[in-house]
Amino acid sequence: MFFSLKQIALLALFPATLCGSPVDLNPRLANGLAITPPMGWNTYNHYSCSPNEAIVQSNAQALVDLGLLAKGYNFVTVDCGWTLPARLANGSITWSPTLFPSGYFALGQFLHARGLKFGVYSDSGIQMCMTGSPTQVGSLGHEQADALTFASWGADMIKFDNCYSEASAGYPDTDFTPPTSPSARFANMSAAIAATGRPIVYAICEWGVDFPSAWAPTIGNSWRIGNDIIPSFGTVARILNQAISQTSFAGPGHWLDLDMLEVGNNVFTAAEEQTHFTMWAIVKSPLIIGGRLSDTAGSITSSSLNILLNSDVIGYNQDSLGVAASFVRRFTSAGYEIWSGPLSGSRTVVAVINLSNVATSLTLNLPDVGFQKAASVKNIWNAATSTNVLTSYTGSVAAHGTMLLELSGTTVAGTYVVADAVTSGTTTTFSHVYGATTSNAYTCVITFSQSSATTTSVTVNSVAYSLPANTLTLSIPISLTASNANTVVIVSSLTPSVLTITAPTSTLYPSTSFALVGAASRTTCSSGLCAPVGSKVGYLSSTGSATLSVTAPSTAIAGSKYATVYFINNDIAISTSWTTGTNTRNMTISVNGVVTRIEVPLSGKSSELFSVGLGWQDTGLFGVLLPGWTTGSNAIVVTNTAGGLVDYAADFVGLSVVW
Ligand SMILES: *[C@@H]1O[C@H](CO)[C@@H](O)[C@H](O)[C@H]1NC(C)=O
Ligand SMILES: *[C@@H]1O[C@H](CO)[C@@H](O)[C@H](O)[C@H]1NC(C)=O
Ligand SMILES: *[C@@H]1O[C@H](CO)[C@@H](O)[C@H](O)[C@H]1NC(C)=O
Ligand SMILES: CC(=O)N[C@H]1CO[C@H](CO)[C@@H](O)[C@@H]1O
Repeated sequence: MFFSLKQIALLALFPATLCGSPVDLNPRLANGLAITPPMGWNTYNHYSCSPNEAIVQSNAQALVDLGLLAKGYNFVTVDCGWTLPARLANGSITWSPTLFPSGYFALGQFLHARGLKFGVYSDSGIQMCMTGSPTQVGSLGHEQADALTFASWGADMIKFDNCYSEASAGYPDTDFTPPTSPSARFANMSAAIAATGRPIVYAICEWGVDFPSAWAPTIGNSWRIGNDIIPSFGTVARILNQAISQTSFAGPGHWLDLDMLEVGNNVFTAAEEQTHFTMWAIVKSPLIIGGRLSDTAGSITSSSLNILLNSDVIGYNQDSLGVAASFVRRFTSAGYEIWSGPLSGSRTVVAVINLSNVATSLTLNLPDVGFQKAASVKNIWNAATSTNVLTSYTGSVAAHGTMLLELSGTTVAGTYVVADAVTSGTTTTFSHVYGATTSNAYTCVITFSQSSATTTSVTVNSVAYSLPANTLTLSIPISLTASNANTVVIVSSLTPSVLTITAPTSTLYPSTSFALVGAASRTTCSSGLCAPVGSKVGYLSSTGSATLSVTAPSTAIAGSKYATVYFINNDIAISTSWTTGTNTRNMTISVNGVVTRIEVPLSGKSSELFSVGLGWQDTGLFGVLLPGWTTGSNAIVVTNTAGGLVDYAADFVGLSVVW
């Protein structure tokens, strides 16, 4: 089932954060399995396509012995390399007797005897993913027979790959831009699994070709969103930049698969392993260990093991709400970003990732994730808990590390209670007051604990107001800078009990009002796309830009303004995912000559395959604080002066500014 383009555009237009609101993909596969993300171990990341019985048995035993099974890691999947070039004479697929002398039925028994579950790997093509010799026969055209065979061996999961599958191209190893969607081949295996009558988790692995989030939940329990993870830390950001536009598609029984974990493979630092594990966990990816746990050559380090065993992080992954954390905000030049998501028990998980190379301290402003204060903030990797945290939280983070926080007892952003203020005589001082933007147009509602029979004088930050008789609330404009440390000082004979501060509204400057310079060009989009403008500006680079002179509202003040960039980036790293691919594009936005670079993720929820070009018409939103605004006239230039991997900026749809 596919979304209409209009639905897709609306997702981009009305995001919960940057990405879409929850999506109703009906009917979703309802096999009752994977109600929380699958956890387990798989041979591939450490042993590539060279598994054997001894390897699988020793690692499976280690899941039990190291306490991993007790934490929920119960699937053991033998990836590519287990079968033979040909089927048996009767047409059945079979194991390599050299590699698995006891056979696959016995392997299933070995696993089941230990309380583990058996994952069998196959492929939707004529061969399984494995280059060189021997080749490995695939399941294309044999889905029903193979599903029955796997079920007869006791399979509890089928991981189904996508190699050697594109007939029109002569079945090459990989085809990342096939003329037909993989969906029908994967649907055939889904039906074949259902026909076995055995409960088998179906893990779809077609590398994100044809945007499987739009159809995979109807046929499978998880689906890979992109190309393989590689043993280089940049892969983590690359995969997350692909996940951003589709986290809302996850839910109980249906999960975005960010690929198997590299934790324990001695390719990342401890801080990098924490970041990788944290993000996979909170985005609700299956947690499939890809490191060696134990074999004759060695065992996993205790540092990596302890990361995999962290009960809090596992708890976020397995949380009963089943809502994937989503991207909130990226501070591109500072090199960090925020993700958050709801947990059961009215808790919230927040990850602040330092993607840069140096240890530092990071500050989370709670309003960025919707809160003003939290009764408790538990810092998981620093093993520290703080109470009554007002407005912001600061912690130390290693290079490439993540500050992982669990918030509970939260209060909605914009509300400040007198218990957290300082009162002296008739003066009440609220500090830690947050402003997302520098503006004198915030609205502040002061609620007093009692009213007076007569008019009362109230002074707020040195401006005098009158509270009418018998009135409990005073609503006034207030000025705040973009900061978490504004102060509101109230002087009155009446005691204020609560302040509620709301931000000013924003003004959208559509790209249609910008002038084009040099190579920049405007494209009119299909109906409902490039929302909310209907067209976009592309070819923004050192030789092309879009410019606009913006007149500030007459009452506005100078300073940094919070802005939302409406952008489009469908530059999906598939073949470049093995090397430099990031799934990002830069944009530079200059305000009166003050330049801010943003690096934006993929925005698209469309398919290049079935709506050619329309993935490039799917808007995403990116929030950023832009310095440099003055009163009067402001010169805006949108372009890409940053250089780097890609010359072109993301395409530009519009800019909305909170004055
Ligand atoms: C094919 O032969 C194998 C080996 O004898 C057997 O285990 C399997 O059940 C047979 N398949 C069918 C479909 O009869
Ligand atoms: C799916 O299975 C049906 C029935 O076996 C077959 O006719 C069809 O070609 C298969 N589709 C694909 C894409 O393999
Ligand atoms: C974005 O700009 C930074 C800084 O110049 C650069 O390192 C990075 O490679 C750029 N990203 C892309 C996708 O071009
Ligand atoms: C948020 C933050 O402080 N990030 C830091 C990550 O490390 C880089 C060093 O490369 C610092 O510059 C950033 O400040």
